[in-house]
Amino acid sequence: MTMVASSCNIDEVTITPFPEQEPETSSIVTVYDYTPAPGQFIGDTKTMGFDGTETTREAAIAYAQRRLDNKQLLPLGAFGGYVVVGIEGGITNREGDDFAILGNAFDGSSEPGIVWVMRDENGNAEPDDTWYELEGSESFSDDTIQHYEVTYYRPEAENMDVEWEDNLGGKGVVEHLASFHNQAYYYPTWIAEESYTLVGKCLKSKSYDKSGNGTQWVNPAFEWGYADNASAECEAGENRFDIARAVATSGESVALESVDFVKVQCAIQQQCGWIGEVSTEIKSIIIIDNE
Ligand SMILES: [Ca+2]
Ligand SMILES: [Ca+2]
Ligand SMILES: [Ca+2]
Repeated sequence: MTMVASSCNIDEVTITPFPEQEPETSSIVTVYDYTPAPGQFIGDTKTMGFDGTETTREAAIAYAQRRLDNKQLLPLGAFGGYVVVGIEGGITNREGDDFAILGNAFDGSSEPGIVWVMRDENGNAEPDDTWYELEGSESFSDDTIQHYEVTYYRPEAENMDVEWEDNLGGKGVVEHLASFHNQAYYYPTWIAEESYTLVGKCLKSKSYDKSGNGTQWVNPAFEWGYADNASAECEAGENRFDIARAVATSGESVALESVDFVKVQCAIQQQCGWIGEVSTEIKSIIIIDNE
């Protein structure tokens, strides 16, 4: 807009305020929850846009909203970390693919996230209904752990690995890699509890060290159906999803006319030496309009 000024009389000066800046991207995506697992990017103020004030759940959600609004990477940390978004007006299940998720996968760097969808069945505008998995190539593989729970423990001091235990008697750590990401804690600063448990479906890691001496880790793609996954159908970092692929835990297909909420959850538990843990990252969720 313009400022209009009369030359002769100050009383006639009219100043039109600048209009509100248009948001850079679609504002139809609203973050409802952001609960990453611990990870090298969690709390990283240098490369991941945290500013150190994320000490409440609300502040963490605001951070996640800002990242997705600006199409910047939002890290989900190690296994089980997730983000839940609501889609204004919902996403209609049209013929073929309905939405896409932009990540940063490329050949040899796939960090698959499982995509879950929900309808606001009780109409309260909250994601408190039933999550359905969008089927991927590994959904019902014998190698997939259908119900995996991992409890992460807050480190006792700064610059320590984050220890975890799972529901199958396993344990491990999310390594603190100080030479790459030197924030004091990889455990989310806004989680007040001394531990927290993330639950989901776990895919068998394909990661391996091609060099044999720890210098070249490769994270191969899974065949289809995941976010942040450089599969054949992934184009320019975008993976496409069809609501018609919704399945119940039994594996039976579920017919959904539309969905209101989408959850993306890191599906791998794997440390890869100096490149750190496998961690799904996403930049945005895009509705595909086929009309
Ligand atoms: Ca569809
Ligand atoms: Ca990635
Ligand atoms: Ca609801």
